[in-house]
Amino acid sequence: MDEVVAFTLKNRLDEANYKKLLNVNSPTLHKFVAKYVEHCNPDTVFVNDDSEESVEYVRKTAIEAGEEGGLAMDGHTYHFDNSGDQGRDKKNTRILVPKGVDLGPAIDTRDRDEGCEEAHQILKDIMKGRTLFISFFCLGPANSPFTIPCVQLTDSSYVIHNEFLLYRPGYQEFIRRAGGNALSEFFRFVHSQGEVDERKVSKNLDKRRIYIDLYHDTVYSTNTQYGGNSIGLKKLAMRLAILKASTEDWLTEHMLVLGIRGPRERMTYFTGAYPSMCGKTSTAMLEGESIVGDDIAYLRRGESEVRAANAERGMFGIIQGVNAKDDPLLWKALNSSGEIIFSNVMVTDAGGVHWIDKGVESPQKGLNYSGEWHIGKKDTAGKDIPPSHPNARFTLSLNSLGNADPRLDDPEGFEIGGMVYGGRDSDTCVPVEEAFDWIHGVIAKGACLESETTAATLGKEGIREINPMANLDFLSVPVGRYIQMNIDFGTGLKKAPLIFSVNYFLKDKEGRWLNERNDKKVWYEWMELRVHDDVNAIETPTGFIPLYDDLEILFRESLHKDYSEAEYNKQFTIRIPENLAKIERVKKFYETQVADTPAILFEVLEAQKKRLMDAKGKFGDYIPPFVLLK
Ligand code: OXD
Ligand code: MN
Repeated sequence: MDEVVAFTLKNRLDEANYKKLLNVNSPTLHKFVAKYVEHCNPDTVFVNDDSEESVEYVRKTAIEAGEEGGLAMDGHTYHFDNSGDQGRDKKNTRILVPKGVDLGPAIDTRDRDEGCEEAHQILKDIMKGRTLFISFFCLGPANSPFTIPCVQLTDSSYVIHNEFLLYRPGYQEFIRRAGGNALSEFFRFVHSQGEVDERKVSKNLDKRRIYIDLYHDTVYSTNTQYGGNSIGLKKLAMRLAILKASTEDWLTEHMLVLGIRGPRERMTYFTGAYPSMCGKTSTAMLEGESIVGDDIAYLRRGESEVRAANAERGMFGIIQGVNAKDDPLLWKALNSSGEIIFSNVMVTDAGGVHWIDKGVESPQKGLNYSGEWHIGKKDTAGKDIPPSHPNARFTLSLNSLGNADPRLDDPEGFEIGGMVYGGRDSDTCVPVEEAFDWIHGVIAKGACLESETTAATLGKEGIREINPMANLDFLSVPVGRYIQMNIDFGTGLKKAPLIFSVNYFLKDKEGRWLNERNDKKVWYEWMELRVHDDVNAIETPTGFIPLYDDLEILFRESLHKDYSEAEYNKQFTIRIPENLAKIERVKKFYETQVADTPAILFEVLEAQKKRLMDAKGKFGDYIPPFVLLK
């Protein structure tokens, strides 16, 4: 080991922690740790070796430091963020790139030298008086082609506690990998919550920065606690993984992975990309099916098929709207003892938790992110403060769910039969539709995904935005190149997955929802049948839609629901003017926001436009499905 590094580490770490660090044979790691121990200047350093004592120490510290509070149910804790720190901060999240690198207008970048300098200025001595926690994790299952080793440095035990639930432990993986040839490739995260106020929430939000030093596999996150900004392995690692995937010929996607049961015990796995707060978690939690992941998937090519693994092993899910009737599995988990961290919910006097649309009456008062809360409490602008934040969350490990797939950690991943894209779209796309082929799917379903903004990010809600593959917020390669990567990925594969779109948010002209929340189970079961060519479909200008008779059976058998032809006709009417308008919006996005759009994208859109215009000429603006039955 370099002498200066050894000197720093020996001086700063006590013997036990020094030994734990040295067990990993990686001069790169030692140098990195020494640099940030010196720079952030914590009073003590704790190295997590994934032993039960270490894990318990972190849990205990989270409570003692006031980052979390205990609840009545065994294993449950809560955490609050500053009211201005309750969503991903897109404005202050930047990808740092060297001069000459241009990721295009749709991706926010900053000059690397300037960004690094600013991050390091903010980080200087930021951990004085605190403990620095060092913890190792794996993205993807351990010991597999999917594995990416990661190290998290943070002064927040809450961040590490979340990561315990969300990621596979990595200390042994680091030791194993470092074995003979010193390990130098891993993702690095440096986080500090910064100064906190008397409620233990980050207070210097003007110095909140999330800077991704892309070509150095390092992320700096400062003066924030909200998980989407602070949990390094989640959306911060995703930018690094997207670049890594692009150079190694695989994909990192904002996708759930889910097994759907078909006839005769058949299990078919799907990936599903949805923007935040658009039904991804509730889809992954469909009753009777098998969850592999609800947020981030790594996709690799097998010999003839696509294989997917969950980068994570837990859930940082949105709690608003979770209720006993619609989410029985989640409800059970959230109401059972076991390790769960609730963030930005309301804590009741009895030590329970409450949230918006829980389906039970709200208590009159409690504790929430605004302090002591009571019904009718107003913010400084005179607006009612809700009992919980719309982006309030829960963190739990998938293993605590009854529906977790038994092969969750399989190093080989899962063969994928179908890939699904869904957005928050009130007026254009039908509830479920299959693309004509791989390229049509990548472009017309993935690259054209459009959705209304939600509370998962700071800023105005309800604005319609193009969001390629639901992944735009996390892209670290130019959008056009990313679309091309997706096209290339499945091209030539013998068993390329079918591609579908879903839309859970369709409304009629009067603004009424056209579907119920659990209808998505039927859409997935129909897709499962399509993957195996078990049912026919109707060809429309935008893709293949289900036949009424097949849906009627699925609704009856799966949801015990009568499904009328009138409902079907409303839901599956092809809306020509809306589809044409969408094509224009998508074209404009790719013409103005993307510098390197592949020509094939415009060709696919033109062909779709032509089909829509032809159908309009023959059948008018709104075409009910039976008209297209051949
Ligand atoms: C998330 C998000 O937290 O996408 O998963 O915001
Ligand atoms: Mn997400």
